[in-house]
Amino acid sequence: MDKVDVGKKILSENEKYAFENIIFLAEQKKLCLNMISSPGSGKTTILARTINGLRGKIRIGVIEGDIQTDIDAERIRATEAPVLQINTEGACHLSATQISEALKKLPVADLDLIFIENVGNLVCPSAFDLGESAKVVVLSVAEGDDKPAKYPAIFAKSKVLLVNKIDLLAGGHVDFDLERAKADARRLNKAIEIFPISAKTGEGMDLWCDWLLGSVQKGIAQQ
Ligand SMILES: Nc1nc2c(ncn2[C@@H]2O[C@H](COP(=O)(O)OP(=O)(O)O)[C@@H](O)[C@H]2O)c(=O)[nH]1
Ligand SMILES: [Mg+2]
Repeated sequence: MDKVDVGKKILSENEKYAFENIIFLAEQKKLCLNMISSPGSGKTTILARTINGLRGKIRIGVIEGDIQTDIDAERIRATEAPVLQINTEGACHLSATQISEALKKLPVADLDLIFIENVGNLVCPSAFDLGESAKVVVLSVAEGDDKPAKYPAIFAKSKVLLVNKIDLLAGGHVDFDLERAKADARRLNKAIEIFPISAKTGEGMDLWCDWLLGSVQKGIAQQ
């Protein structure tokens, strides 16, 4: 009779490639951040502004994940950062296999930091580790302050929460209780770093960029 070793963890295909990516990034001493949010919360806008804000200080490359089109890659290309577009053709998340391929194509040796913009979705991407150094979740104030409570997994797993579009709070355009969102996120993840930002006006972006600079300087040890 065949014996099954229950103590041996059988890695799924995704976990195997995620582990390979972890090893590759550790050997290369590169930080890699997996950015996750609902569609339209501002990921690409944040990335473009971050790249411009850190120009001359950190060399950033981007892996863009979308179901279709290279619209976001074009927006990143305008900043002159190296970028690679992945189209998932319907899949609601990126896979570690796709990231492994993308890392071979990006000029990783010339970069300090690699951002992955995952497919817009608060659920599926949280279940698929890509071998990233850390996850960054973006929540825009237009989506409602109840989202940490309603989609706990991604807030529990992320190192950073960017609360974007805070420019909309001033005019009373949206009802969003920043303190409630922060408290709910911290209940799920007491170590989560929270940066309220506006990628449109630039408010709060310097604190986020300082955190990135510090993380790159300290290396992956901080993760
Ligand atoms: N008011 C406001 N709009 C923003 C901000 N950040 C992004 N947007 C807008 O939100 C929309 C979606 O942004 P995008 O970066 O494409 O989001 P993504 O789908 O998460 O990549 C665009 O029309 C942006 O101009 C912000 O901080 N404030
Ligand atoms: Mg985008």
